[in-house]
Amino acid sequence: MEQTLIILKPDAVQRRLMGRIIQRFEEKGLCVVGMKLMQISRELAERHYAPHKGKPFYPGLIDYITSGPVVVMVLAGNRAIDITRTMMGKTFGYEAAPGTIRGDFGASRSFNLLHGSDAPDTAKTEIALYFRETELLDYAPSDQAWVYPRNDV
Ligand code: IDP
Ligand code: MG
Repeated sequence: MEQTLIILKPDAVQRRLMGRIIQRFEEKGLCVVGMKLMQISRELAERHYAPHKGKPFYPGLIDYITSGPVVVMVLAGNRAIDITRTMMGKTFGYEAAPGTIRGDFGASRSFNLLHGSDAPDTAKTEIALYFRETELLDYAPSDQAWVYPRNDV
């Protein structure tokens, strides 16, 4: 099963949208294999967003992601990265399609509710920033066989 890192950013927590966003991922059939509420330090934020260092929005991005509690979680499922990126919608809320999380709940450029890994290698690196291996649980929800048929070609 593919794994991906999702962060419900400070605006999602402050706007009491945690439950509704997590519910969408659960309803889709993805499995939560790790989850915690935490406040990201500047040092951790700088490591996470190192690829964006030097861009005009970088200082604001570090301020934003460290400004309050976030929920970090690892979701598992076949094609979890593509599925979650599609469900998140485009980066800016005003461009994201209705029906996506950002499209339904966001209107801004920088406050866009959640982070999701964008490729298998970034998912691996990002998961390791937030979770020890022992914090990720290996289990299969009882409906798994009804979400993913055995011969899903
Ligand atoms: P993504 O979150 O959709 O993958 P990225 O391009 O990786 O988008 O950007 C990381 C984060 O940086 C975005 O989620 C958003 O919070 C912030 N960001 C990106 N571009 C801008 C911008 O032009 N203005 C303000 N914030 C931005
Ligand atoms: Mg990104």
